[in-house]
Amino acid sequence: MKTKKQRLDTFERVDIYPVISSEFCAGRSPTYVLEQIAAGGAKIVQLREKNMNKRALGLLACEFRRICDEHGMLLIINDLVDIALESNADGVHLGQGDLPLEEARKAAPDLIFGISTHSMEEAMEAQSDGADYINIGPIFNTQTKSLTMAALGIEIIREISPLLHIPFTVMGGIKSKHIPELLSAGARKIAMVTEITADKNIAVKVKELKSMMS
Ligand code: TZP
Ligand code: MG
Repeated sequence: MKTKKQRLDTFERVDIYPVISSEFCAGRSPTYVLEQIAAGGAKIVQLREKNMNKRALGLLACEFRRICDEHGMLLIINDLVDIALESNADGVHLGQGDLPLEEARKAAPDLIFGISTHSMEEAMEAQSDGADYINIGPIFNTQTKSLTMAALGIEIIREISPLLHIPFTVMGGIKSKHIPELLSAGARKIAMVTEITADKNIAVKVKELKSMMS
């Protein structure tokens, strides 16, 4: 098993952060999509399934673990600490309404914990609560998640990033054309669902995105 330090060291080197949900894989299996993402050279993946029963999700997470291990990739599970522990994942991504960080950490002290944030206040709170990384989003409008708030826009990255001493990802409606402006606003880790998982040639897409960021 990896130590938390090893996990965080790999996380530091992450550039693109693909998030897989089976409903956004254009009819292909999530394991096929992960194989393609791995072939493209991604160093991390998040498994985000909102409508799968726990048994199926546990099995899928174990399959993801096997593929991630073959490619030296980190595996992050959305929401569920129990599934992350059961599948030996590297971390958990928690939303504002999920298990509080303090409790999650007690259950899984060696895992990386990321927190979704949608404002300066939430970002500062997650950082002071001890998150290992935060996500800032939605940067742009997206159809992938039913949003209860307006898109934050790119300026929020310029406002929040100087106050962070932990890594951060950005997410929400991000397409390859946005990468240059996100980089110039200070983003270095870019999370995407459909731009990657709904693409026809995922491995090529991942390579293209990575080369835009290097
Ligand atoms: N949280 C904020 S936006 C989002 C989530 C899970 C979905 C982003 O999906 P896409 O397809 O990259 O716009
Ligand atoms: Mg969540």
